[in-house]
Amino acid sequence: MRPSFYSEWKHVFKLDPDREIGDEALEAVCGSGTDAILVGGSSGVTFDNTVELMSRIRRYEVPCAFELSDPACGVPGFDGYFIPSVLNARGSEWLIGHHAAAIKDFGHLMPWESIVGEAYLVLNPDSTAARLTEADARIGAEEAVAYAQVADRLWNVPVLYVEYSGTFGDMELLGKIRGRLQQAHLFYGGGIDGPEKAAQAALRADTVVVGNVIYDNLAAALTTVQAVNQAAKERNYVL
Ligand code: 1GP
Repeated sequence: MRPSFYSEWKHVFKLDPDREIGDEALEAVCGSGTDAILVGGSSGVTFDNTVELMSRIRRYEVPCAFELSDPACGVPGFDGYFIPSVLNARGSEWLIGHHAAAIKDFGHLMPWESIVGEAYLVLNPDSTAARLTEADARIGAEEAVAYAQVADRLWNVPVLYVEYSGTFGDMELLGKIRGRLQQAHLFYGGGIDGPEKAAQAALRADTVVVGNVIYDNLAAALTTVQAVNQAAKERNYVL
């Protein structure tokens, strides 16, 4: 059976082990009513800074998952693990190559019952993730929908993550993708800086991920929790 620890998440805060967050801010984030804390980052993530952040988050009751993209950072003790693949990466390494190499070496140690594959569609060409994976982020809407359908219908991925990290995305496109998904759980992340954008994303995605604004404007970040929950209720009512 597939792990489903994420299936009820509507709102998630993403914390980067490579960025500083003070105790008070962390307490506010963990006690905000968010459904989970997702630990991950595109650069500078190490075993040590991941352990440190996880142990601080563990003081609170909120569920905590990790996006594991480097086997050297395989920290045990999270409630769940996402293994990202980038659908629109130009080479195959970030789609499947690194994954196969890691499983060859560490597959026997992996807690498969709490691991979920996460198919990323990276759509902000200026993001670190796009640069690192050399993602073809300038694809048009039809192509983006087609990538999403490959992941959803042909590969049956558990999670599709529409990633605009650093900029607010095209909500019309997100809605189109939503409308074409058959089974994948839809994550959206990128550029949410307050309640309005959070609500727009939550009308379309199953789970809204809020990152940067935690570090830039904590008060605004905290308002996104209620906005997402409210919009998610409207979405359920409409659908
Ligand atoms: C990043 O999708 C998340 O991986 C959130 O994006 O940091 O732009 O909020 P932001």
